[in-house]
Amino acid sequence: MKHIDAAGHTRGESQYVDDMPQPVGMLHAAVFTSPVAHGRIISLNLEEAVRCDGVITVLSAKDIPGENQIGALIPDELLLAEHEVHFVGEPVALVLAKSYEQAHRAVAKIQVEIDELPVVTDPRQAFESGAIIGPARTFALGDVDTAWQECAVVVDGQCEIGGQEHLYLETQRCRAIPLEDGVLRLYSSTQSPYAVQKAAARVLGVAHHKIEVDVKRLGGGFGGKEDQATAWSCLTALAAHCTGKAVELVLPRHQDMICTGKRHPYSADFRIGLNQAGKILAYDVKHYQNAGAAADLSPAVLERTLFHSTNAYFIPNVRIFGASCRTNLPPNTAFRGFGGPQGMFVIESAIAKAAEKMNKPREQIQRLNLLRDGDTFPYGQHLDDVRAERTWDEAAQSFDLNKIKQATKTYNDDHFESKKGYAVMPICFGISFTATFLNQAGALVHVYTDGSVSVSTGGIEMGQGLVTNIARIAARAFGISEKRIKVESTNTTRVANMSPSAASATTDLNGHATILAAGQITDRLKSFAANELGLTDKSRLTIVHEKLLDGNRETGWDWQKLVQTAYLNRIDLSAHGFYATPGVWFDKQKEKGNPFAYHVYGAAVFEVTLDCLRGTYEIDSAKIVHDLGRPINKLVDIGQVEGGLAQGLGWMTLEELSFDEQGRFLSNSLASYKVPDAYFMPDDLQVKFLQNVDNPAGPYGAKAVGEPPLMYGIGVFFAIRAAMRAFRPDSDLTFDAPMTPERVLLGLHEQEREVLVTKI
Ligand code: MTE
Ligand code: QUE
Ligand code: MOS
Repeated sequence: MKHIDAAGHTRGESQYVDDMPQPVGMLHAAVFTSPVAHGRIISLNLEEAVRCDGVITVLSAKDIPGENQIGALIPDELLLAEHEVHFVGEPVALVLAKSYEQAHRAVAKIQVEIDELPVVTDPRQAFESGAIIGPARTFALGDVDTAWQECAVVVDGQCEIGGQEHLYLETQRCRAIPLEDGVLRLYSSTQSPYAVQKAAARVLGVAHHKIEVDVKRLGGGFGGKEDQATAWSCLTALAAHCTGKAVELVLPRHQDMICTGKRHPYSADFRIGLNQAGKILAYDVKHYQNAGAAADLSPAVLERTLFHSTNAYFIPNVRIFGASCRTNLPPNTAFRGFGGPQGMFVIESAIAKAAEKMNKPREQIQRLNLLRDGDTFPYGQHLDDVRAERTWDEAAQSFDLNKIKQATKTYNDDHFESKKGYAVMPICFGISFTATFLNQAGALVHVYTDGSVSVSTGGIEMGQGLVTNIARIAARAFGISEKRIKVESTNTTRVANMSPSAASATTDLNGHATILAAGQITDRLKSFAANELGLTDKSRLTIVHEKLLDGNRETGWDWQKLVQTAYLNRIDLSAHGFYATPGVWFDKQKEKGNPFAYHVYGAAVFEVTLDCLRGTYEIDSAKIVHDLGRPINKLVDIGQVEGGLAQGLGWMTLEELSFDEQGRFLSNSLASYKVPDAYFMPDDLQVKFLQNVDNPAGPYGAKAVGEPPLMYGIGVFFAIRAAMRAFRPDSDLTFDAPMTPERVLLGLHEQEREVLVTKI
């Protein structure tokens, strides 16, 4: 079964927000945003903009009828700035005009006078001045302070980890349609319809039920539309509310890149201690997260950094500290991995540095310390059914790690200006929202009298294949063909109080809810049929390939007859299913609990070739053994593994966010921000799935797939580093990501640095 949208996307037939026919008289909105990163607004002059051709009105904070507040976790973010601005790109005013071009022309005429204040872009500087969001957090296991004495080797280091632009193909956008009685319908490109509904209701001062949010699909989200779609949707809602007209707001790419938050950059300090054999005895890490100017989801992202700070390893003595630091950058936000990748990068760096100091192969230390059944995470969760060693060993064996190692050595002995490097990257990623209450989902299922089925869930299709998965799950739950299933748009009037589509858990949660809804309907159908057929035991009835069977015996009834007869006998053919993940909890006072339903494991092997004179490199191969449980749809899942890997590789190598000291974003277009393309991807890319593995916690035994593969990308950083060390064994390389060709060159030619820097 292909991705349901494959043909529609390829032909350009799939509809996104601005592909829908335009209502007559629809207005176009454009946003005026702060040109400076920090300051007091002295005056805002909208007059010239109001007089521009086609302009209907210009809105500012004083036009907000309800509360000027959109902060989801902490109320610290205004929809439109009032007295102060805190980052470049903060919305200040909204122009409404008859055309998109007229709206943007008028924005250029808005004048704002700002008394500038000091700008902070560095998280450590923010931390030192006490500018942190929420409490600093510490997870601990064992006793790190005394464990150092038992260690044969102790190393310290620091990491500077870059952020990442989401670069969804479809920029932020929303269309608002006023209905009767003050109701607004919002077609929003959001991963979180309920977040939009709540925030819009708050801003307009109306009840939640006055706002309907409808989402067909997104042209990509990657976390960037989990919380950050809310502001643009609320502005559109405000505009429709104030004018009584349909309004559409579409961010141009350039503005989207400047105004929206990204993956959090982190700065970290680590100390790691090992015994002579390479067993890690102690690990101490401090994470300084660059949160940007408002909380957004930063505290939840930070929490996941702490959860994943020991990656796939068991370490008996651990202290993990993290603080969310407020700076004058756009509020950073969810991005595939949700803080996990940053936590994992630091432990992998610590292991690399220890291996180099001990003169041991890095992968020997990694393998020796992998998680096993019965181990405990620093956050208290006990482990069973661990697949860390299994995925590692399968990767090492089926991709012949020893041969790769030998071939690398031979190549490096034979070449001077070109070197190869390899690295293994294990992953372990927890599945569930760490905020326990979010682990719930609803589904509304209707069976029509012709046997066709309509499924609504709270999940969002953002390209990841949710709709394909839900269709397959629903077909399986009923025992009928996938062709009979239609998955509807996601709408807040059909499924209430939905969690964001995030944390890789969308198919898990909404798939389970769909199974529960379908189960109610098939239960009623079976009771009815048993009665009609004079059978005493309805539990013997099953629907297989659209046929009603009594044990193995055909009853002569098929799906169509079953549904039609049931309808004529007034059997309810609709149901609402509700799922809440069992067994998950977390105690923030003790920082212990059982936050995850299960973990996803895997291991990737990378080979790179480095041009040591130019600093450029090629990724020769990426070979992965990944744990999917029993996949719902292997094609969709391979797409997720390869896509996640591409995004992880980009984050670690090419994608460099550049801000100046005044907080202005310099890499604000695709001319200066480079993402991986098809040519950058390894020629030899192999993805294998663990065979014959189950997952009792997932729908039909499946494991979530969305985020974990991104973290394989971390491996390539260490493969490049290994190649660099083959050229310059004694150089003191940093753990700064991304490993751009410029960084490689400067790292390889430290002595010539001055000359190189002026040339670059
Ligand atoms: N894949 C595509 N094509 N587009 C996306 O926006 N988002 C990723 C991942 N894969 C994304 C994607 C992120 S950040 C998450 S959390 C998951 O998909 C969300 O979907 P899931 O919960 O169904 O895996
Ligand atoms: C992973 C996630 C999210 C998360 C925790 C994860 C996420 C998210 C939240 C969250 C937490 C508290 C809130 C809230 C959201 O937590 O996406 O509104 O009050 O939104 O482990 O992806
Ligand atoms: Mo994904 S970062 O949880 O939207």
